[in-house]
Amino acid sequence: MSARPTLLLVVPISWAGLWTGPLGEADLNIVVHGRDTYRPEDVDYVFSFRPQPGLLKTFPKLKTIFSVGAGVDGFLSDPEFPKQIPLVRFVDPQLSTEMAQYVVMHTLIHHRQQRVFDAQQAKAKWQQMILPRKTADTRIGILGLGEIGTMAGERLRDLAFPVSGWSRTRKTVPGIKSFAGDGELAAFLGSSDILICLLPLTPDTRGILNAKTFAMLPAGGYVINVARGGHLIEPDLIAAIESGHLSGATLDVFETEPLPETSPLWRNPKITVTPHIAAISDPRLAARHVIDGIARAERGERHPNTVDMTRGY
Ligand code: NDP
Ligand code: OXD
Repeated sequence: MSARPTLLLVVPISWAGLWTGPLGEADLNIVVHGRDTYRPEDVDYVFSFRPQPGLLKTFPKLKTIFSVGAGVDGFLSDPEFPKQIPLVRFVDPQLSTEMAQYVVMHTLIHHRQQRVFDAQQAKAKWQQMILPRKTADTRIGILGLGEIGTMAGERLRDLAFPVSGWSRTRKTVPGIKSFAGDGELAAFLGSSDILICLLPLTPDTRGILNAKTFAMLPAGGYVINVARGGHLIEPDLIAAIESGHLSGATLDVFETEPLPETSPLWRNPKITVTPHIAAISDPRLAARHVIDGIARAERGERHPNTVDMTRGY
């Protein structure tokens, strides 16, 4: 048996090369689930995003699980997930920066009414807006003021939007108003003209974007969901847009991915759909994160990005 730690990649086989290349720089025995032969009892570490349910409990000597992404719902949805094994999520400034870019871009496309001008251009029509929207009157509300929500909020604040955030615990971020806990959700929603979801998907946050919460948004509210499809009740969104209460939405994530061709979300003119690309973990940075994480684990250190199993994120 090799003295080198064995790292098992549970990823789509056709993509495995993205990570095996940069991971090859480390002194690890790297195996790819479904491609290579290995013995479950030799697996020390796993790197994955959405492993098949029941798989992770079959490795008796597993020391740490590393997530390819920031969100770990793809692990914790496994009813047999071995909760005693540390699960380390990917927290990376480049990932947060790209997420913030996506959020800023779609906020501005909506705020600056770019879709109106796209439609005008398609008809070679020159028509200036008489009364453009005022930035100071467009209040941004961010559900989840964590790593990504905070950076997105700071970028929008720097563009002069009034920004609020909602989290479990109260935050002190200059220029961002903090709402905390279920008791302050209604007040937060009531002051969010553009609502941006950057929560982790947990039993507490599943379905949080629903008819009841939409009704609490100001008339004409706009929703950007960039967290997980499970946060959104899709028929409730369509109903709120069709009733005229909401002005539209941008969605990067869906309950079913890929989004089925038959989904009405594709064809709703007030909804912008992107295929879960708001930010994609850079394989080189992710590989470095795993190599560093294995070194920490081998030294017996707890990784700072270890998921708190009681909170679920
Ligand atoms: P963090 O864990 O850093 O932040 C989560 C935030 O949500 C925290 O502020 C936390 O509050 C808050 N929160 C969690 N549960 C509740 C609750 N029940 N009530 C109120 N607030 C709550 O996560 P990240 O910022 O790193 O990532 C956010 C999500 O973004 C990921 O989980 C993932 O789903 C998604 N994502 C999507 C990508 C894409 O391409 N579309 C790419 C990367 C991430 P507190 O601070 O008080 O604990
Ligand atoms: C993530 C994602 O969670 O890509 O990192 O969705």
